[in-house]
Amino acid sequence: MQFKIVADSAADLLSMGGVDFTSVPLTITAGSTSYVDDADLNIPRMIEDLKAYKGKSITACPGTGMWLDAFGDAEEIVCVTITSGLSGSYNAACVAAEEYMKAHPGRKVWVLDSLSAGPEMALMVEKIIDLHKQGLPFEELRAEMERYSKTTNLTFSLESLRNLVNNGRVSQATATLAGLLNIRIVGIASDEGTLQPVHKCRGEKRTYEGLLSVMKEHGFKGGRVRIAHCMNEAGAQTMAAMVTAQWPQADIQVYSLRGLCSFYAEERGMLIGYES
Ligand code: X90
Repeated sequence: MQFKIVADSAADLLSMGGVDFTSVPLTITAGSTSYVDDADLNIPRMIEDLKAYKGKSITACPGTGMWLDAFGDAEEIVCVTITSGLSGSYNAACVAAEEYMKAHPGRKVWVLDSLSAGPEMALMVEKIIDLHKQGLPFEELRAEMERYSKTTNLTFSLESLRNLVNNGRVSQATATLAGLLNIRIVGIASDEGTLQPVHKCRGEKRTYEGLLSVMKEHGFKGGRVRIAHCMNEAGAQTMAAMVTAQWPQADIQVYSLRGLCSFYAEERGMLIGYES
């Protein structure tokens, strides 16, 4: 029984130990240059290029064909996608799943809509691996993941909403009315899988305190925390130390965002996935 996990690159994961895992890249395009969000992407370089580029930059989700290629020849496949509230990735994966099951009767593909991005997706992938290693049959794993995915959360700080507004992922009206366009914000993934601003933040310290207060408010009790940042290792380590100070037993990992999340979070941006 060949089991496989496939996630789009909004999960910021390139490989996972001890399991068959494939990342399906989204793409960032600025003018005539395209950045495929795979292992070869040089993120600091992309961020530098984008700073210098004054035209419109856009992103695109993987098409059905890319999901199908990633399925390979596996018999049981679980996909995790970026929120269907902001991207077509979930839809493309669902179409691929239907086609794959039609072409290979008896095989199973389940697509989990994370209703989130980045490290919350990573928590889901980690949990799928745990459950698979425990030997859970496919249907039970699916039921358990439906439950688990309701217990994970995402909070983040973004340097601005510029790329989200320019790409139509957050409405211009919302951003301008709230005066959020050119200021760092702390926000959360809403239950519907859309971006919900929570605070405007000036200064690093206020930002980290804002993130911490969101975690507290949303019931973090010291489980897994995944902190992913765009070229902000020092800030992410400060954040990790603040979490440890409050919850010494927390299981924390810090790592870099890949291309898609870096594009939207911008330099210094930070995404935190946590259990509650
Ligand atoms: O299909 C596409 O082109 C991808 C569009 C993605 C748009 C949103 C990406 C967000 C990345 C920023 C903060 C997290 C917000 C999550 C809210 C659910 C990360």
